[in-house]
Amino acid sequence: MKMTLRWFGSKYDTVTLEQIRQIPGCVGVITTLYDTKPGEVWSVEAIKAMKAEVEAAGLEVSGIESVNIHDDIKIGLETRDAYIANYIETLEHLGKEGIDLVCYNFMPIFDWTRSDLSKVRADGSTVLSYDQDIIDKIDPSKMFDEMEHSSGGFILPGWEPERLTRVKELFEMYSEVDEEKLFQNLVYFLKAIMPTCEQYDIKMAIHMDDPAWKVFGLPRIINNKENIQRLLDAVPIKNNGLTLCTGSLGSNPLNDIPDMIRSFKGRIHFGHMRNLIHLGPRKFDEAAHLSSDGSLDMFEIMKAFYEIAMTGPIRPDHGRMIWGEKSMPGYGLYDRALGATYLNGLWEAIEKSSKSIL
Ligand code: CS2
Ligand code: MN
Repeated sequence: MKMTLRWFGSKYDTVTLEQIRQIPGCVGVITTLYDTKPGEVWSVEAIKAMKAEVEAAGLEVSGIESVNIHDDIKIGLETRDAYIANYIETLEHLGKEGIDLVCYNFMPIFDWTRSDLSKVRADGSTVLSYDQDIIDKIDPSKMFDEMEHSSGGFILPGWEPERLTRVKELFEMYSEVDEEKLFQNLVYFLKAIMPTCEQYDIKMAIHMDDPAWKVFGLPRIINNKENIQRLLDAVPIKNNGLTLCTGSLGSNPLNDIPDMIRSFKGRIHFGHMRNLIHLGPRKFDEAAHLSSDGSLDMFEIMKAFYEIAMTGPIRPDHGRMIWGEKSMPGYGLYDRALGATYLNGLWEAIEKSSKSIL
């Protein structure tokens, strides 16, 4: 396991590379080219510049999150082949620069969804939270405004404003796309890019749907053990792998995360570590990483990662907003640094105790 932190680039992030480097055990960042749109080819020069900036700070680019997928690919329009060709070109450019991990998601229109980005907890910290009753009252075409309004002026990952104008049109375009069609479109995309991924040994790591159920009637396909296994089997190549996100899967209490980690051995290329508290059906608050602060057993999760000999990067996913910090909701420095330290502590204890038994 390799500890990393997500970094949004010097233009957008309140957290600096220098601060990230001082988190004990943190060796790299997970980042992206923030001024590109889905479907565009990433230039070699821009990739080189991003790498050089990160490396000058004594860190590595441990992976990309995300190279986003154009909606035409998800919908399965004829134009998809041109966008897939662009995606392949981007992969070649990344591969030539030695970047071998690409996280992406295949959720229609919206990335992750929450009903509140700064819910106050008893200790005064704020967290992201989800309540289906609130979501049900929101007009999906207003969702971008809702998110922008509550984000404190920060641009949220996956909620970039350029998508805003197309939401109504996109809903119409997705009206014929059910779970099966979306799945087939994903398989089509993966089969097309796999030769390039194998050539450069780029590991594609699909992010789990967040939350793990249908939102606004849009299909969800990467949300439980059976569906994920189906995807792994449909394109049975190691380079077709997963970003195992505990907070996304954990939104559904029926998902047994340690069991899923063990079952997907060899295909998990990236781990997102986050805890949450179930408050009722389809209702949860995010929490500190500590097991006792939420509903997930982070020790059991780390143990499962240890048992599958996870060598890829993991990162603390969303943190709480604490100590007066102002940053993009979920992506401040303080609580994610605490999370990284806690996860490193769990790992060291698991590693040393398992060696002493052997
Ligand atoms: C992230 C996702 O902030 C988050 O919840 O885990 O936005 C993630 O980056 C994307 O879904 C991956 O494409
Ligand atoms: Mn995640």
